[in-house]
Amino acid sequence: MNYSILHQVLPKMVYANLAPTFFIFLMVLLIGNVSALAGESERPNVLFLMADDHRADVMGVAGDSFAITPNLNRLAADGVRFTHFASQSPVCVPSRATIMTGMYDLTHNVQAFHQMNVNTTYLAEVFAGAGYTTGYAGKWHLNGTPLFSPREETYVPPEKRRGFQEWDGYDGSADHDNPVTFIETQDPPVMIEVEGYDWSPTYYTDVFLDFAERHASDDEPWMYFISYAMPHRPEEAPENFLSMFPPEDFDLFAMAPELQGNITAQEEQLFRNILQVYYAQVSFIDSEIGSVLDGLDEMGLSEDTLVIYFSDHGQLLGSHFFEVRDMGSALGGDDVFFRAKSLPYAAAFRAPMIMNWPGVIPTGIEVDALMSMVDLPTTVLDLADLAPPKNMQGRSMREWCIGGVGPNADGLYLTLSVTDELDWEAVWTGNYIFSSTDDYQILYDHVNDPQELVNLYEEPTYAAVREELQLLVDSLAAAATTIPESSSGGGSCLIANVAHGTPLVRELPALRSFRDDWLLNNAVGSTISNLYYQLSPHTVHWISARDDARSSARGILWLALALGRFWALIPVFVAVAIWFRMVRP
Ligand SMILES: [Ca+2]
Repeated sequence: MNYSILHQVLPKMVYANLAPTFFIFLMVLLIGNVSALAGESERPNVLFLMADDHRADVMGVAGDSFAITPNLNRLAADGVRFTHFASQSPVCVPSRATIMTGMYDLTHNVQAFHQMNVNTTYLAEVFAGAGYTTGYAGKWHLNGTPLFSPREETYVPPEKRRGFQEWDGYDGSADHDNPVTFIETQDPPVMIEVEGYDWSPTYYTDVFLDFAERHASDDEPWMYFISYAMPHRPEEAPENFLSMFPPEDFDLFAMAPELQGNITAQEEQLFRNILQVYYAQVSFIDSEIGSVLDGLDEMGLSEDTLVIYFSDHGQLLGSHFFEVRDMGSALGGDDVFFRAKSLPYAAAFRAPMIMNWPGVIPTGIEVDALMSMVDLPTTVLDLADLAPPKNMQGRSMREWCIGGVGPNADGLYLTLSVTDELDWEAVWTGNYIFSSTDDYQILYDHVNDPQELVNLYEEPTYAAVREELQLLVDSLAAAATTIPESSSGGGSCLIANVAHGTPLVRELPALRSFRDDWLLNNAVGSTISNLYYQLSPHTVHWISARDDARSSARGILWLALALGRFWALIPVFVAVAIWFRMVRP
């Protein structure tokens, strides 16, 4: 063999093959990328549509022949509706904190008008971390803005948005007919009235549609959360929706039989007017949902988008009216008695839950398995094929959504610990609602008495049922108040509980020791609480930027502060001051 010929030929062969080899290499890369893109595109866009105080049964699809909700009916007919969905704690702030953290009320302990400062992994952070573009529009109500604050003070700074990247939200309650937004390019941000919109819901629908349009051809999916502030007070709705519901048409005493013969003509008129506004607001939100769905259709996004419609909780609308009125100031002024929530009654804790994702969620499924707000983040993350973080305590109801058989529960643990007058825990089994706390000894049979007119708590024949339900409450509470395993959440949950210092109907085990101690509900407790909030903008800022070890060290400091005696406070305050000087950016 002539090696010199081979020596000359071999490089030529290599060069000759170089181009096709490079071509094949490019093709392999391309195919790899295409399949990776195809894999990514299987993850849906996720759209949360949350109403405010929409109770479960005021929808055509839920059997209310008076409600006009064609778009919600369509959404349900094309997807899955959970008929036994409950807010874990039926008032705005704790319920919203549960959506964002996937944690029980007693674990995150973000009560009414608290700031959500739990150091944990939030829902939108999971989506953002997985490459989703995230956005939020509307009412937030998790930044601790006091009730009736001027709207200028409802600005939510970026570090408090918990994973939401694009933002057109505000804290606190809404002026439905006066939409505002904040110009963030100015420092400090300036609030302006939105031009061209008469109503906030319409504005937030368009904010979302603009977002969807801008991101329609992105490679990565998006997650968006519209938080409509209706059918909440104030008593405002567009005229064309009000005119659909003449006040005199409502069968008031069928809705709230207790009222018959027990209220004045003036009160009756007030209630009829409130019902008119409530139903008009529901229909208004329904029409906004219609605009959202039509917009998704027009952009060709419907097939790729998981849509979730729900409400933070319901509203009593006359149910248990006299009890509510007796509670008086605990719930607000006279005008809110008819629109109350916060209580362990079905009208307050039950809410709509509809999910729709063409091609994945089959059409027209109704699921009567018990589902709690705690289960919502876990379920949605599972549908989007994302692992829930360890702090999330709920179950995934994914199997139910895709037409299979998913988990059920013997009961759902419901609780609230807003004030001394408003702290309770209850269990809802679907058949019964039961509570045996200081202020609420109730047992209602929802099968035979869905309007909760006959309290069976004292009935001797129900002793065994009561006993069984109390055992269920205890076991569910034990699970609900177990601090979730988390890289950084646990210590901070304790801190949130300590700092808020609210009466806890059932303390976290680690806090039990000072439940009866001097710390909570006294001057020292509120001083600590105030100090915590003075410092919290900084703490939140640096926690998010630093590692878990420092966060845990801070947790230990705060716990020491909380558990210490008075003499121990002074060195701890000094240590905290030094600590913040050292670590603040
Ligand atoms: Ca609400």
